[in-house]
Amino acid sequence: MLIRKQADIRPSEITSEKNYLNRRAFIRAGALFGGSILAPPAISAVVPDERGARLAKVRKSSFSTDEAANSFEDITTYNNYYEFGTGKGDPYRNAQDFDPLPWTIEVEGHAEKTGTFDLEDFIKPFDLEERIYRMRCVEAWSMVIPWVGISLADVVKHFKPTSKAKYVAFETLNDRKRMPGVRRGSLDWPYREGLTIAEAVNPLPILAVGLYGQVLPNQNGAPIRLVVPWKYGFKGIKGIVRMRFTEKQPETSWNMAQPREYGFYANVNPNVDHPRWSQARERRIGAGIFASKQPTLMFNGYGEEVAHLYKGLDLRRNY
Ligand SMILES: Nc1nc2c(c(=O)[nH]1)N[C@H]1C(S)=C(S)[C@@H](COP(=O)(O)O)O[C@H]1N2
Ligand SMILES: [Mo]
Repeated sequence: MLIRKQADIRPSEITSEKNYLNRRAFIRAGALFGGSILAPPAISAVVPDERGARLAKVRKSSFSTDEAANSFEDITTYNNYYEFGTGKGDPYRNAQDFDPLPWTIEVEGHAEKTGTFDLEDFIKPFDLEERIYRMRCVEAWSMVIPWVGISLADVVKHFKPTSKAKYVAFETLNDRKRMPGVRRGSLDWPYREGLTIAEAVNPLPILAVGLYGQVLPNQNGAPIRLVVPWKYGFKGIKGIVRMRFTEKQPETSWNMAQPREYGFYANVNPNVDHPRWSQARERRIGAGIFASKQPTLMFNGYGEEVAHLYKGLDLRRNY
């Protein structure tokens, strides 16, 4: 039986009336020609292969802030994603044609479980949660973003890092053909980032697959990106294809590019200025041109959850 039953059709596919009508026509054609052209579809996907599709079974998280979230438009048109250009509007403009799926993630290094996983298989063991987080870029602007994702702590524990693993390193897709910014040498590709294991198993970080309840837009790092709300935005590596458990502190892209300006830790810290500007205050995107800047909070306001991770570390030297 090669013609799909209603139950075989993913909910995400049902949302698009145009596709639905096309499929009806296709099924009719298939029936006409003996039904042999339709491949059996995938069963209901956690991350649907359709732009803007709603994510199912998302539960709310007590870690969310009650500050007002930025608009979908702010969040999806003012971005940093150098693989798609260095201007704030470039990722929105240049990532439209990017087709993230199918996607695989390589898990390697000092862990009991390693291997290559299709995104669906990677995500499936974990619960989807909405986490509304304050985000702070090192460029002194901020947003509040309703992410949907899975707990990084759960992911790390699932792969069972060995006692040798002290860090977890991440890498972004490095594809000259699909990412126009990669063809220009603005950074040393692939984009890479890392956390200590202690940071990675803190309850706050997530691997996001969505925002505002829907599939993550390309410019925000589809299909999967890191979100670490107490660190400057550049830690939040997008389009992740590799996760490696390491003994040594991994290289990170902005530290490689400008070691005097960007360290490994990248904790939001109003008391340590960037060499070229102050970090004491921030501009909330969307607040309007007459809004005054607001003070930046230590650890972006998440100190209660994370300050203990840095006890005894000189935060002026380990910036
Ligand atoms: N692969 C990759 N990830 C990246 C970047 C990038 O250039 N490439 N920019 C970082 C920076 S500087 C910021 S502030 C955040 C912005 O994420 P957002 O636009 O989705 O809010 O993505 C981070 N992740
Ligand atoms: Mo940033």
